[in-house]
Amino acid sequence: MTSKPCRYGYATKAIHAGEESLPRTGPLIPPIYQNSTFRFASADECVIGFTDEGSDSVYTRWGNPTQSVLEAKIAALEGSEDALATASGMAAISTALLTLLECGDHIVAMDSLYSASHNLLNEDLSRMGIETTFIDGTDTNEFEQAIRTNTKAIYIESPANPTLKLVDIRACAEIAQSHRITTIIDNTFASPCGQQPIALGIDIVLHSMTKYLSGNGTVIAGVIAASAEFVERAKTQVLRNFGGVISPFNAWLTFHGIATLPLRFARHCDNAHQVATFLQSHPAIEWVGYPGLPSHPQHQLAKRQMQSFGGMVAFELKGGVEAGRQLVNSIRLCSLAVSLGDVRTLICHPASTTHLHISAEARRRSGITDGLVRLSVGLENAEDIISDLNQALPLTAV
Ligand code: LCS
Repeated sequence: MTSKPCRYGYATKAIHAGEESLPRTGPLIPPIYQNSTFRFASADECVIGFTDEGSDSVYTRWGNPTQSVLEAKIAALEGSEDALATASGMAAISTALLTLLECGDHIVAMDSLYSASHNLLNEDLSRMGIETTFIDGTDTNEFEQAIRTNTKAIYIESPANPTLKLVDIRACAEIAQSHRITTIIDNTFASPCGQQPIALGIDIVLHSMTKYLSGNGTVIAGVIAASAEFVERAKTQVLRNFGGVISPFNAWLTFHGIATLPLRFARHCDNAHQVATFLQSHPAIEWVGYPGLPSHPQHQLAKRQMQSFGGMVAFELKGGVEAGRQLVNSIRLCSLAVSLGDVRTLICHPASTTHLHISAEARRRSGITDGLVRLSVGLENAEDIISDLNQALPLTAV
């Protein structure tokens, strides 16, 4: 569903956008269409169903009215012409890339990416004849240097998972435009509240809606926000045939999650700032990465391109793998869990858990050092999160 320009403020849009097409009389909350197929009264009606106008009321793999209201809300929040909801963040990423790329194409990507996105580019797309050059990306000149005659796209995460590195989004978009290359950003860490990349010149914005957008740890979902033309191609040429569609129930839960996103995100940011400031002063910690801290090497860039700095904090423990293991074994309030953007504070130490069986060298290449800990700061009282970390961290440097 294509979005119309909306004059309201952000919190108002988060609550009301997407509902413009609903009747004024009837249920206050858009109903959930928990059905796989739709019936028609006549052959002529059925024909209309197979046009653009009626395509969310034919068969749920083609679309569904619950999905449409969610997509219109996302488009309003990202400032894109249209949006396409998907079954997961990875379904959004793979759908966007498969819409854009074909055998023989080349892509330039950051090396600090969510691990499955890195694997998709490095293993699956490379198997299909699509080659990726990975670069650090913090120096924008690297993008220019990596571009070849067959480069079709630049793919970035900013802030990146798990390092919280940033890319100068506007500069990257300008380089891409001068080479007629499409830019794609995974905006999951910032959420549309923290950063709106389309206004900075990016073509395609992706989210794992599993995280801040749904917000309650109840959903796996993703979304592509882009031009109406790209969304139409992604939907009709890839999503319908590859089948990674969102379920109506997950679309409905996400729609409700977004209504509180501005409130939740403000609290995530505020709590994360307090937690990062505490961690920075702790003797067991080597460095803290939070774009909102003046000590973040790209803090000035963060202030230029982000409205707020998010709830994700990375830090390096002085004691390496063993110190990380002890920390995650000692927390009481925080939860040892992957994922992020939940109301609960989640902690993860990749070197002793998710990345235990990956060589230290391969870990280091993707920015995962031995003592790296990632915190998704939740909505509890900041002093309680700090007090839990304080009791779990060693008293002095290891
Ligand atoms: N993009 C980013 C930046 C992510 O962090 C994730 C998942 C995805 C895409 C994929 O989204 P999904 O398909 O799971 O909805 N990140 C995870 C993480 O850091 N730990 O567990 C999952």
